[in-house]
Amino acid sequence: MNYKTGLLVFGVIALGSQSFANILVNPGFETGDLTGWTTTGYTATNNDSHTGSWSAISFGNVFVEQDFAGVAGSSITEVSAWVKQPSLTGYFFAFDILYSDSSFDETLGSGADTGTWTKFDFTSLVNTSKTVTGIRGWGYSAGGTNDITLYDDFVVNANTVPEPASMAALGLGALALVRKRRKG
Ligand SMILES: [Ca+2]
Repeated sequence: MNYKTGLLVFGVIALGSQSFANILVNPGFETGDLTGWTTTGYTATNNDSHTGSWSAISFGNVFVEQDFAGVAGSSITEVSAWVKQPSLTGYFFAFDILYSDSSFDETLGSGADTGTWTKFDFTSLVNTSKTVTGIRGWGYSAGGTNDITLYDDFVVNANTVPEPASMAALGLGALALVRKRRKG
């Protein structure tokens, strides 16, 4: 494959592909701390995890939150997290989708807790007409000190396919490279 053909193939692939990347930093707490997150009481623990070695743990009604550069709700293809509440007889926690207008949507996670890690999908909670700027998972307190809520492997997948303008710029750049190559 020559240089020009290579560029053409690259261009076609770029135009035809859609990238669904997790935009979160440190989504599974494998840094061993809460880098990228803000919290009112969560800490990282390596005593339990869904994947890797680490997860985030709380005792009671506190949250762990990650804020990020705004992405269109319509571009989000998945919001999810793995949750474990080993000390409760049923799941009970809250999860928020945060928006650029300072509003948020909240849902309660509930159901049978078998004492194992369970994936909760919050994708349908996203308001597709708003700009999403963060997510927030809450622990739970029923008045005791043993209400443990563990989180791991948060996902916010967004369709990061380039805007038409940047695709055009990419095309022009490729053309310029071809021309420069020919001159040389
Ligand atoms: Ca982990």
